Amino acid sequence: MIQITGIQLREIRLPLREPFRISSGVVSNRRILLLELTDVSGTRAWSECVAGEAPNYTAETIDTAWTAITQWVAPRVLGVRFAQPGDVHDVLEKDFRGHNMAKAAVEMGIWAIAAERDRLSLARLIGGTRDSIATGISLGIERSPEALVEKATAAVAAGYRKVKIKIMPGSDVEFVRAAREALGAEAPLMADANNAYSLADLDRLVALDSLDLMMIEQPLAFDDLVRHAELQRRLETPVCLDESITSLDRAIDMHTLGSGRIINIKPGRVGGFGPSIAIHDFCEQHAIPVWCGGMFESGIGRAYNVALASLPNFTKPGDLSPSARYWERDIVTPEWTMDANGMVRVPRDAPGIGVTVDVDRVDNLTVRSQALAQAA
Ligand code: OSB
Ligand code: MG
Repeated sequence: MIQITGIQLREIRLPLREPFRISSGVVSNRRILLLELTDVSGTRAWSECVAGEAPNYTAETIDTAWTAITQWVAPRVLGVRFAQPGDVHDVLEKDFRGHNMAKAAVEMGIWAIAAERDRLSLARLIGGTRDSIATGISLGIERSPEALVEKATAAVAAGYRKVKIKIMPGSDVEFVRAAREALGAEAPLMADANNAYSLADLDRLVALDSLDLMMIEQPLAFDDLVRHAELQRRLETPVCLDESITSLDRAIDMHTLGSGRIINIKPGRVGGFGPSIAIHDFCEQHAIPVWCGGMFESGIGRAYNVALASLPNFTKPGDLSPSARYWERDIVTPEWTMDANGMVRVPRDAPGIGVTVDVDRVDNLTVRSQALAQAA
């Protein structure tokens, strides 16, 4: 039985070491929403809401998530008894549309509370089997193909097992081809368009098809499945969906319609661990590979992604770069690291999220906070 008695929200500011450009916007100073949950037994756990600064990825932002958590999510869980964390998602979905990242932050925190209480790692709690995860890097849109080649070459030398290149019309075929030529035929390359194309751009997408990419991620609109199915019929390269997969039903629809052949699972985007595990299981049954995406999380959000990616059907490298790639200093100890073979270790034997939050540092970085408690 789990009963949450308090949720503390905080916003911290954490500057990225370098600005990151995707087709739909640029981010340089992250505003990160952290939660600390407390349960009736006194168990505590930290979680992270991955909503960004602007509504350019999904409709959510840190500000909408703050409102959603305080007004609608927290009141549905505070003081309520849950037999297990897998029961939380349904309660948050009933007559409550959208706000998946806000819901996920609370739902995932409850999984961590259960793990802490049972002195089990999150990875073991959910049935994860891997002790390390192959890591990919996500490279932003660069000024020139040469600048991209420099970054991609360094990434492969550092051991990364997958290099994802952000693309948009005008920064696409020439850039990806330069990387392919510099890194060779065997290099594990992929592209991510974050919705920058339409079917009118078919020629450009077909040109990418000849560059032997592992996959092309979310080329078309954020909520589309029908046009992606049309596109997938014209491409040999697997389409991987990110933004379009917001629930188990959308994953099933992708399979039914043929809109893609791979899914990037981000637990925040689908509403938490419950739906992430359900999508993982459906994909496993239908031979659809999945991998874990990233949202420039701090080391807290990263802990959840690493645990999730330890499930057996996470067979492609995840966007799980080490802390030092994003931050001068992370807010957890130990920081997340990657070995020379591009593997990140799963803390399978540490209870809860497996890293310790540097609370003094979080206090120093906090720009606003709000404490919510179960009604007396
Ligand atoms: O599309 O996968 C994406 C970051 C923010 C929003 C969307 C995306 C991304 C990334 C970053 O690709 C991956 C990472 O955290 O390293
Ligand atoms: Mg993506």
